[in-house]
Amino acid sequence: MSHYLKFVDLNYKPQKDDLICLFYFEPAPGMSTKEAIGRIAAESSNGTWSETQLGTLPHIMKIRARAFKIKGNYVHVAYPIDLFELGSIPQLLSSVAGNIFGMKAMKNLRLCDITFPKKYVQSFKGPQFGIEGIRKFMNIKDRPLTATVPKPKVGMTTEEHAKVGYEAWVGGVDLLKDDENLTDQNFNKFDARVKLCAKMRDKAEKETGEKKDYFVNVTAETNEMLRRAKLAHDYSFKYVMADIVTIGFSGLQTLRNFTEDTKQAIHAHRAMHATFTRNPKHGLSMLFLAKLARLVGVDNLHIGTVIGKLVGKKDEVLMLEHEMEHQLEPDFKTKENVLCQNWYNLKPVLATSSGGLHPGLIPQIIKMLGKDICVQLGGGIHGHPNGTKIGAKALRQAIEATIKKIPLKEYAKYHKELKAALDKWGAERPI
Ligand code: CAP
Ligand code: MG
Repeated sequence: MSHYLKFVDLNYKPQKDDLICLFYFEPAPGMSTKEAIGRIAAESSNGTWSETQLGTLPHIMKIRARAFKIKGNYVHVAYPIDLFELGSIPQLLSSVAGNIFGMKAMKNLRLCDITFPKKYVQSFKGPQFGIEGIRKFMNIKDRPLTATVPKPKVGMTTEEHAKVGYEAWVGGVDLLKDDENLTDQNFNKFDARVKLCAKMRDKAEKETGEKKDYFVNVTAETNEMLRRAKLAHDYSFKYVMADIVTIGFSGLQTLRNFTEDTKQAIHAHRAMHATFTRNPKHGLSMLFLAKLARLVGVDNLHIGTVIGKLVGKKDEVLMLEHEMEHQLEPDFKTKENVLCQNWYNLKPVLATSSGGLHPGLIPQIIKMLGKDICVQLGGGIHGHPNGTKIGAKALRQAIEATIKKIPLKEYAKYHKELKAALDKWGAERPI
């Protein structure tokens, strides 16, 4: 009998402290299901291709992972918590998202979902503010938060960037956002951008009477990232933004530890996620990535739009919104295979919907995702026929109309800024 079968136990009842992973798997030709799932459990816990002298010792066998439930091409694997270092996402990823994805025994393998026991969840900080806390410091009671990325995404000088930011803020946008690939380029140095945008923010707050803030992108080598976060804090910005996949989870955990002291919120951009989340048969799900982000403690996370320019099926986006802002109840209806996670009072994450949005799409976004969201419009504001300030105004008008349950076309009769946006884009879904 192949020693891998020691990692298969269909009678195993997961222990209270086990982590459980749900994998989609396709064995390589000639590989039996049991041999395949035995390899998944073995290679992601404490087995390897050959038996070993110490491998059968009771304390080694005790913490091995077990594949314990098979449903078609889906397998549940239970991992005793002693396999993991509490509080470390890098170590978790090296286990359940590591070598197994390169095994020749697998034609395809996808980590669809994971559920963490209380002891593991409580070894992380989680979000610092939660939706309530964000609404409180932004002084926005019950409408979606609005954000915009100055476009063109990279290339503007600091002065051009800050001017676009000012126009957007006075037009009605709450939050300016750096694009994911804008950090500290020669034409728009990070420090200069923070200083000038702080001046523009003060001016815009005075003129509008509204709180304005900035997802300033601190993405960089970790020590430099902390220096940048500190500078943003020195200029009274409440948020920082980080590209959480490209800085890595070690960087994100360091940034989260830092923001605990500076009381800064983290806006998580997920650039690069589609390299491993897009293929429905191989890689890691966005739900898995989102759960890691909530554990570590981002305050906002991009989850997609369903109707915008980037991929993300409705089931997935709805599930992400639910998992980030609440938790998945056992009866959450979705075609995706998911596990239910109890977050043990870890604060929720504010879902951010962005990518190809414009005022004409706001009613559908709010209908799908509710009002506890942040909507980001880049081209959908700066592409407005009358420019950024009017584009921002049109966005606020679209939100007002939706909350008042007035059809946009009706509202546009008395709001020329919204009318101009509808004349240009209607309810077009950009691709
Ligand atoms: C949107 C955006 C965001 C995407 C990221 C962009 O700009 O700034 O990075 O939304 O995708 O660069 O495309 P537009 P996601 O508003 O002009 O489309 O939110 O799915 O992670
Ligand atoms: Mg972007």
